[in-house]
Amino acid sequence: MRQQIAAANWKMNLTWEQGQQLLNGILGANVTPKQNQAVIIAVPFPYLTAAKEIVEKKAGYFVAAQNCYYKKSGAFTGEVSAEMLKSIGVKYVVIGHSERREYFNETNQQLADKLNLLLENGIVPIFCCGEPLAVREANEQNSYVEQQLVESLFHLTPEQISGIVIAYEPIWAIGTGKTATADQAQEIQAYLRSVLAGKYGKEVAAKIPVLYGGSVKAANAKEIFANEDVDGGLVGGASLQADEFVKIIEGLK
Ligand code: G2H
Repeated sequence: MRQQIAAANWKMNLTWEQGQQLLNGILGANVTPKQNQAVIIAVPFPYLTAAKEIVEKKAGYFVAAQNCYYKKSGAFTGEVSAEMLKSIGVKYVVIGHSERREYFNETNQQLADKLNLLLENGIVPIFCCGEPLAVREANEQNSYVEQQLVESLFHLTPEQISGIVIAYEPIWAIGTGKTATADQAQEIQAYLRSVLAGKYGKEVAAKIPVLYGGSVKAANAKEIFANEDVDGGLVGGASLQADEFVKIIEGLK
């Protein structure tokens, strides 16, 4: 079975004291991921090293960064490189979140560059994609998200793309309380897998975890994750409460 992932995305929330309490609450529940499962917690940059100490003590639990820069190194004050993240042992990095695309004008080409740098540094990218409301209302979500994949991912070799995670997050469902229905998530995620299969073949496409994100919570996680092409979730708001996130982990298949 493909890897199944419960990923938390704290975004720009919590002091380190609050973060420690949350991590201790999650780890304290002592849920052991199955062989095919991983729990990934994307924390703000300043917490990465200390959070790793707490989180990665337990098998199957990992810390992630929420972003990295698209250049290798140099005079880019305030930015963080893939190589820096590798040097402190970070294994996963979220890139292309819709908030970064919208507020920081990240382009598909910059994300392609970030992917290259992460892969060169042996870090697994969690590549986010997803359509805005107007695109969904026009029923053009499939071609919109396909374009994101083509422009950011399709330069990768089959071996490289086998080492990434994709997170489909419809923008209209992010932090809004609106969730795509389990059927909507399955439908587009099956389509994305077919796009990957068209380029890389079915065997490669079948290996790539595709997560769903957008108002996932304890009450809906299990139903969404039960779909064949949904391999877990990227969770924002509900990942800030230990009991909620623990139930989401328990909802993985
Ligand atoms: C989507 C998600 C986490 P939320 O951004 O990446 O956030 O679960 O709050 O909708």
